[in-house]
Amino acid sequence: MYRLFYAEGSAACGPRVVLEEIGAPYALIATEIGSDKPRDPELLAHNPNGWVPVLLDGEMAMHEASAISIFLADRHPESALAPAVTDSARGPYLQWMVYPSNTPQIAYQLTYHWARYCGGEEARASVQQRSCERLREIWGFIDSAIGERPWFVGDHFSVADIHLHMLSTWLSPEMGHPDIAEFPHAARIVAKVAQRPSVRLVHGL
Ligand SMILES: N[C@@H](CCC(=O)N[C@@H](CS)C(=O)NCC(=O)O)C(=O)O
Repeated sequence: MYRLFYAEGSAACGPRVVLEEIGAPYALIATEIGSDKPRDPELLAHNPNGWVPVLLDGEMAMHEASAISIFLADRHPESALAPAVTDSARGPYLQWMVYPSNTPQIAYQLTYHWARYCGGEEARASVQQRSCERLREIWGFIDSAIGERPWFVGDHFSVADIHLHMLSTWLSPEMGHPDIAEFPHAARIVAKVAQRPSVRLVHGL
């Protein structure tokens, strides 16, 4: 059985949706991720960064949400959640799976984990303002890339759509982030993904 270190609303939601889509048995390990809270020693043993998700499968442990979702989709090809390695759509699929964790995720961190990125409280407002500006630029870039495509990658629903939806759940207009409605192509896909029973369950919709 898969085990997933998990916190509500976190980057572990994408991999959990993938587990639901696959229908594989799994167990969640509820994990405290507040910045002032101590970390579960078992989590730290597998990921000294102290963040979720971490996936366990027997002796195997891995972190990084995108890598976990790619791994699960490849492990369960019958679920048709990813283009096969022989499919030319595999290239863009990998691109759109990797990009969120190296670009938008960092822009979100400037809002939610600003203290990691600047020396003190006096820089907070400026860092968080850049976070909002970067998120608007990045979502604009993603939106243009999607254009009229039915899904994030080509013509088929994939794990990339699940992760696009997860990224959208971290947009907080109250914090000065743009609203997903500013990005109609992305918003259209996010709305479709939000109809799936797996997503409704995991995100409490
Ligand atoms: N690059 C990692 C980032 C994961 C991440 O930022 N997780 C957050 C929750 S969304 C977390 O556990 N934060 C606690 C911390 O950073 O200390 C991934 O994609 O899995």
